[in-house]
Amino acid sequence: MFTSIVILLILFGVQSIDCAASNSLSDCNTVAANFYSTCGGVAVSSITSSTGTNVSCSSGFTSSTCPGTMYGSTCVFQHKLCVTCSGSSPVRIRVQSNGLPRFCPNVPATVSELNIDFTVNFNSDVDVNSPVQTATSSSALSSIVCNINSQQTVPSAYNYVVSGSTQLMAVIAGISCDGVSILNVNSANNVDPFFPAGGFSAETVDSCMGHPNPSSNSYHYHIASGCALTPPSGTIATCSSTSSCNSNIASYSISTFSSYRTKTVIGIAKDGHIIYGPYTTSGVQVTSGFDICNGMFHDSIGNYGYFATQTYPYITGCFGPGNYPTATVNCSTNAPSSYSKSIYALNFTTSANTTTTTTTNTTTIITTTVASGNTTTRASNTTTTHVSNTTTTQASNTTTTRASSNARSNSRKLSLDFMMCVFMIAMMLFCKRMIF
Ligand SMILES: *[C@@H]1O[C@H](CO)[C@@H](O)[C@H](O)[C@H]1NC(C)=O
Ligand SMILES: *[C@@H]1O[C@H](CO)[C@@H](O)[C@H](O)[C@H]1NC(C)=O
Ligand SMILES: *[C@@H]1O[C@H](CO)[C@@H](O)[C@H](O)[C@H]1NC(C)=O
Ligand SMILES: *[C@@H]1O[C@H](CO)[C@@H](O)[C@H](O)[C@H]1NC(C)=O
Ligand SMILES: *[C@@H]1O[C@H](CO)[C@@H](O)[C@H](O)[C@H]1NC(C)=O
Ligand SMILES: *[C@@H]1O[C@H](CO)[C@@H](O)[C@H](O)[C@H]1NC(C)=O
Ligand SMILES: *[C@@H]1O[C@H](CO)[C@@H](O)[C@H](O)[C@H]1NC(C)=O
Ligand SMILES: *[C@@H]1O[C@H](CO)[C@@H](O)[C@H](O)[C@H]1NC(C)=O
Ligand SMILES: CC(=O)N[C@H]1CO[C@H](CO)[C@@H](O)[C@@H]1O
Repeated sequence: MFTSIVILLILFGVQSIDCAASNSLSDCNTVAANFYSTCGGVAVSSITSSTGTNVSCSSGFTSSTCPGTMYGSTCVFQHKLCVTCSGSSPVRIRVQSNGLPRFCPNVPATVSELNIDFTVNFNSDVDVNSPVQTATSSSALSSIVCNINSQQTVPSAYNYVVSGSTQLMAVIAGISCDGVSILNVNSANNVDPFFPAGGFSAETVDSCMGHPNPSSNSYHYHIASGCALTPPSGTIATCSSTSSCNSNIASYSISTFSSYRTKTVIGIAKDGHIIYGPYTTSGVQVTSGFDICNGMFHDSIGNYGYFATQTYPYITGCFGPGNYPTATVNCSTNAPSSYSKSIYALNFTTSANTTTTTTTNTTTIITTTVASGNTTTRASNTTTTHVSNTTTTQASNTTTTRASSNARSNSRKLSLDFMMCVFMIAMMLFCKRMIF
């Protein structure tokens, strides 16, 4: 019977590898192609000394606020971005950016060129049953999500390496496809910058929903901006003088993606997971199905990414996967009322007991219980399966039946594998009988 358990494990293993995320070199290159790179697909030795594309702003900048060169009253700066992929098992993605957009920000303050350069494993496999971030109480949840420093570190398994300046990277959550940094969602007061709780005032941004950071002069986003995909030309307004932005920046953010009502790459998080716009492949706005980090399992093969939402934390609040508590954060008046698993996350959840009973006329009954909480860990090169209780009895019958209770998790696949397994055991036992 050890043989049959081994076969079971092998079959479970084979099926779990089918569920790995899309993290091949070609998958990575496909994602990298969504970035407005200026390097021709080859990583550069220094992004700041590379040649980018000119952005010419005829008003709004002075010689002290222009991140490039002033020609009369015109500020000319360069957008420099290079997103490249390399390696295999794991594939690595390198993000090099000077942080400058493809449009002219409306800035009351100095904007500087940055030196962002990091490399991380691309779209690592993750498991809904093993969240990276878990919080059950409001205070635990708030200390993770309402925390500008919570994305300072990336899970070590992803081998995140910084080659550019490290200082600013501490509060960067990811990079937008236009090279602009996506800062951790929180203001310096550890509250929602747009809908702050605790009596703090909202921060001001321009109509592309960006603003410079007073300490590093980095122009950055905290919320998804359609300007990353379609840069406006000329001088842009402030958010407060744009009525739809001023009345509700969160719904305005979503409205800027009206031409992208499908799953659209808008950036990459520092943990190597993809950031998508506010819509799913079927054109439905994401308003549920995400965890405390704003991450979602969004397809049947287990890909996990962050989605732009109309609710805090808007893009990403931590490096997930996170859990789905009933608690809410204390730092935003625009937090979701609940977190919930996507249909795909539900399918990957091993919360159920699967009981399978098979009777064949080879006189074997196998009952396998995969216990609650014990699961298949998916990783590109590793498969671990815990089968906690395996019992075997014998009987003599000529029918094959299958009963499964609470088998939400991959029951169809499991049962197919199981049938194959039983068939193989049957053959083995049959051969044994023939030989001995
Ligand atoms: C970009 O602007 C610089 C001046 O700042 C100019 O010398 C250069 O020719 C411009 N490049 C392009 C491609 O227009
Ligand atoms: C939210 O809760 C955290 C953790 O308990 C606390 O440190 C923080 O001050 C609270 N923030 C607000 C705005 O109440
Ligand atoms: C799974 O089995 C355990 C012990 O056999 C039981 O306590 C638990 O309620 C079962 N879970 C479900 C979802 O049926
Ligand atoms: C799952 O398996 C692990 C390791 O084998 C064990 O520590 C844990 O208690 C098990 N959980 C359940 C719910 O059986
Ligand atoms: C998975 O592969 C990577 C790179 O090949 C290796 O560093 C890592 O140790 C492997 N993990 C396991 C658990 O074998
Ligand atoms: C085989 O099992 C089925 C279902 O449990 C039962 O109805 C049938 O009578 C059994 N047949 C024999 C020969 O034991
Ligand atoms: C095995 O089962 C099949 C149909 O279920 C039956 O036709 C066959 O006679 C059985 N063989 C034995 C050895 O019982
Ligand atoms: C979830 O699993 C069930 C059973 O395997 C399958 O019928 C269903 O299509 C799956 N749903 C999704 C969204 O993958
Ligand atoms: C999850 C489960 O059913 N665990 C059981 C496995 O078998 C041992 C010993 O029979 C029980 O104590 C566990 O409850």
